[in-house]
Amino acid sequence: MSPHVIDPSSVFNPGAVQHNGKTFLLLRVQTRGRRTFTVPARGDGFTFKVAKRPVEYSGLENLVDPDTGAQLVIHHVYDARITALDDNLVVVTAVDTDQGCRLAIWQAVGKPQAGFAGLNELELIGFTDNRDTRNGVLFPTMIDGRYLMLDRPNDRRSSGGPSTGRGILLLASDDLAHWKELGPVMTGRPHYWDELIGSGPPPVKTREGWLHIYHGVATHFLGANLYQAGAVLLDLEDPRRVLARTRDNLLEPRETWEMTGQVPNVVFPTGLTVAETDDEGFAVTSSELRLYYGAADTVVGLAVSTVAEVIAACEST
Ligand code: BMA
Repeated sequence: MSPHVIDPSSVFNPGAVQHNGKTFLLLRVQTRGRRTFTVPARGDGFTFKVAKRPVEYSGLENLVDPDTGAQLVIHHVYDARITALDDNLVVVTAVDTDQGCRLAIWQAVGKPQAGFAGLNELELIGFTDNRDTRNGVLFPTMIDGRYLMLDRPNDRRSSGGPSTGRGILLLASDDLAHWKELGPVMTGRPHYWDELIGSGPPPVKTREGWLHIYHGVATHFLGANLYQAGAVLLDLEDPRRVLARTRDNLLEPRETWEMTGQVPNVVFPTGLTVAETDDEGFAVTSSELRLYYGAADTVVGLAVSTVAEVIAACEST
């Protein structure tokens, strides 16, 4: 059994999912040694009970780098995004190794009806591949008989910050364990709010397209990286096609707790729930949309809107 988390100093970037009328989060928790834990929480969407122990990850033992054969040393597992896939909860996390960042796909082991929806024990399905990449999100349905995922390769380093990137890609898999790249989806817009980009929470199926919240980073403010959030609508059949995108951001750091903290000026969305879906699995447009995000890499924020309002903010491209 995993030990208790002693003396946490920051709680942020939560994955979120709704199940049987409850909202479940996977919180990224750091202690003073800057060690990373994932801690489940459950509640009504606004108030949460946090589990006493962190998530137990299994399958990370004895992994080797497929290119060099060297043993992979794992440092942090973080930024969990949760997707409800039929009756299973599947989680995608970033994994910092001594060879760079990888994306891992996890299966919730426990029963979904269990206290924390089975999210307190996660078993490794596999890594997407051996690229340095982050911000992986799995689509909630198969398309053309395949699982689809968005990810964002790390191909540059922001000043003083972690490796990052400016392009989101689409990947496909038959079994969640082996992935191949299908092609680019979107890139950052130099000089504006979303110069560098990465996926936020998993996309939501709407009749207008896949509604996807992403983060954008403005890097042109002398040493300060401003993390914001906007939205994009992707084609339902071929999510490589961008149908519409917000010109401006929809959320930016304005509150004191978004502007100050471990990393200043950060809103980083990672969890999203929609109250109602119709019989065919499309989000009801009048439905409330709740966006859970990390603020200043220190606390968790919640922004509320409706599906219709976010779709309306996207402009045709
Ligand atoms: C990104 C990721 C996130 C982090 C954000 C802001 O590159 O590393 O985990 O919250 O930067 O620091």
